[in-house]
Amino acid sequence: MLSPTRRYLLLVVGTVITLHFIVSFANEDYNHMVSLRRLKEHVLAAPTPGVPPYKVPVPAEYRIAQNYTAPERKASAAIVMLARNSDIDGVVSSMKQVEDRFNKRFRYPYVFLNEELFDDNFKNRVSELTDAGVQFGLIPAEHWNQPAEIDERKASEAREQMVKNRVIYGGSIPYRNMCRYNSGFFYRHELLKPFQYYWRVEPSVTFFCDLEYDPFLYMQDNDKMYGFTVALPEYIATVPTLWDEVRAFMGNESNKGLVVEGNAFDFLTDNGGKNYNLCHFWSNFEIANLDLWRGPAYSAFFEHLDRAGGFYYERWGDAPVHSIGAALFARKEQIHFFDDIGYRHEPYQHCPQGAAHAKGKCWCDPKQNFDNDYYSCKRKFDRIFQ
Ligand SMILES: Nc1nc2c(ncn2[C@@H]2O[C@H](COP(=O)(O)OP(=O)(O)OP(=O)(O)O)[C@@H](O)[C@H]2O)c(=O)[nH]1
Ligand SMILES: [Mg+2]
Repeated sequence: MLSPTRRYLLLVVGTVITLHFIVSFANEDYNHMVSLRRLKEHVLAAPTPGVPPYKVPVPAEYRIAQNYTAPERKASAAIVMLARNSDIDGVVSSMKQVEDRFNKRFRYPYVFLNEELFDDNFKNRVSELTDAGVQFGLIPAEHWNQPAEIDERKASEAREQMVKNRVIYGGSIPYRNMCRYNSGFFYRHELLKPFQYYWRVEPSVTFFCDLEYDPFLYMQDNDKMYGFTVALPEYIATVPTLWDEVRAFMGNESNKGLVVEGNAFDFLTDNGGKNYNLCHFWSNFEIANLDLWRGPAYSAFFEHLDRAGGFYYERWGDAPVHSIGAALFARKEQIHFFDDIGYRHEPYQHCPQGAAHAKGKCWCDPKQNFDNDYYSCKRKFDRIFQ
């Protein structure tokens, strides 16, 4: 027969043990503090003779689970980057920021495009950075190379002249191929066919702020066609006859009805269409609806420009070509200024202001913001809504 004191002690011990098991099951932290596994890891973490202590991996228990799950509602969208194998360092720099600022939560797939095969180094380095899908596309030669209809003598004279005039990339054929490809072909690539929206990203750009909403869904739900962050004038030397071709296209009877009512034409001109004011959305950043480019209006527009040959006889950029397309074939309200995306492509940046800067936890200096620069076309964009 146990004495009352012993019985009492037994009851206390029994209660403590029962509580231990209940709390171990119910409370992960408690379990973690007292687990034998943890004790074992501490024993294992003890130095092994001849092995530098840092070689012992940090125990898993220290790691905080990154248990993001992609939201259920998603747009049909991809992040798209045109790049060469040699661009890899800039590519991973941009991509890491896209992941950290946005995509590790949203998990949109990536599509990389190149006119040459991507090498293993490129593929391995980008694939490491994301849990989302990654695809590598080869650009068909007929979408990339200077077409046979281009008079190479005339094109090479133009290049030489531009080199003399120190026009940036003025002597480059690959740069022209790239501009023409971005203007009229990327959205036809096999790998982009399943998608309706894309976010264009370039190597070596900077994203300053956390983006805590899905810009593709924003575009979709609000019927937006084209999104930008920076607008500025093009170098006139690269597009001397582009506006003539735009006017010819618009004046052609067979194109009547392609230009939409309520468009953003006045973003492009200060005198009712006589001259191009050279303003364009900087296309190194784009979030857009692929239907804009795939539709009959832009397709006819691109065909017209391509036949004129200015991608090679001059050096038409995809930025003015896309911008003119967006301004003619979308209603002005369908062009969206992504004010809350802090973004830099050398040498300009858009830095969100006021509450948006704090909301996005942006690290750019709000004073360094191209919107208010004398050279920015942002004012002309705002003007069309007045
Ligand atoms: N595959 C491939 N991609 C290219 C080529 N040239 C440019 N690109 C890509 O096309 C995009 C635009 O080229 P950039 O060289 O950045 O042109 P840019 O922005 O006008 O000029 P930078 O001030 O040099 O950035 C980038 O995504 C490049 O990686 C090329 O010859 N082949
Ligand atoms: Mg660039």
